[in-house]
Amino acid sequence: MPKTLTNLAAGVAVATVSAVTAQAETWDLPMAYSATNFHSATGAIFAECVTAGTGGALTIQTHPGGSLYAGAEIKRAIQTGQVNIGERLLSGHQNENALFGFDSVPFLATSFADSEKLWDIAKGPLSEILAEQNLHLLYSVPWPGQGLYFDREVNTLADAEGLKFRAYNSASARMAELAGMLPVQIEAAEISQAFATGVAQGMVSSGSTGYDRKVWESLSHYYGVDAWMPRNYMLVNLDAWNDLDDATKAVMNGCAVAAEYAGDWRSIQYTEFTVNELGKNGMTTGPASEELAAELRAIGETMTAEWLEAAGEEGQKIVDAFKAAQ
Ligand code: PCA
Repeated sequence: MPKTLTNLAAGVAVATVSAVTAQAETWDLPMAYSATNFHSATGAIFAECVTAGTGGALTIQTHPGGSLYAGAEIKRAIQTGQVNIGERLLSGHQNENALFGFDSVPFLATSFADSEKLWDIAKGPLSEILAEQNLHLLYSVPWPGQGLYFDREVNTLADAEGLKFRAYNSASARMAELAGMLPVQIEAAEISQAFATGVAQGMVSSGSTGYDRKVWESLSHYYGVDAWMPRNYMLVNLDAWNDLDDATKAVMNGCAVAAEYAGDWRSIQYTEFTVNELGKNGMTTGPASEELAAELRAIGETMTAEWLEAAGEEGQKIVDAFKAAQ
């Protein structure tokens, strides 16, 4: 994780000066995932860092678990200034711009090192698109690799045919369709109930979300697949950002660098811990069978071709640069 913390020191040093003159403000920060989730924990530390760094001139109040806005509504709420800041999974908005799904292209970046490499390449183009949508990007943290959850043993896709499969973005929904399952979009905050009532019978997600939502109460199998590593993004309304004084911006930037660094670490640490916890709570965990893995790779190729078609030249450039950096 080659990140620098020098901005943080600079930011905090400048901030103490400005805090006295700035007008005290509170920004509400909606987050879709539960308070105990590592992204939400990182967001909470970020909020405390900004609040402390500005001497309370800018207080950031977090609202985890979709309590202020559900995940799907958070981006629009920030863009339109209903809130000034929020955290959201951008691949959930791939229908607006295919590039938002760069982090959910199957089997492109499946390790933390590759996820970071891909992010370094995609960050510039993505920030430009966000700016056109009145959004300013502060930091981004990946989820652990995505595996398959089911309420039964699945050795080939035939075993999963017709199952209701919980989706959280276009890639997870498309994977379900191509695998012969029925995608249902459900926020993470609602999945425990969805699995308990049979509204969904499987999903693609990380060990982390399965652990957070105690899915062992309804599901029995987790297959490590490392399909992709989607990211959450801390976003600020661009007008609100532009209205901040330089010292406050410096604090925010410094806290963002620290948050991204800490969030990356949490994600790495959480990977093994959470999959172990699934096992301890009675789920069967392990790699997918060779046959299932091959079926998923074929689906991945179709999805990659579809994404490249939708993302055009910009998408191809990102993939080419990523492959050249391997
Ligand atoms: N958890 C989130 C997105 C990716 C992940 O691992 C979810 O299931 O909603």
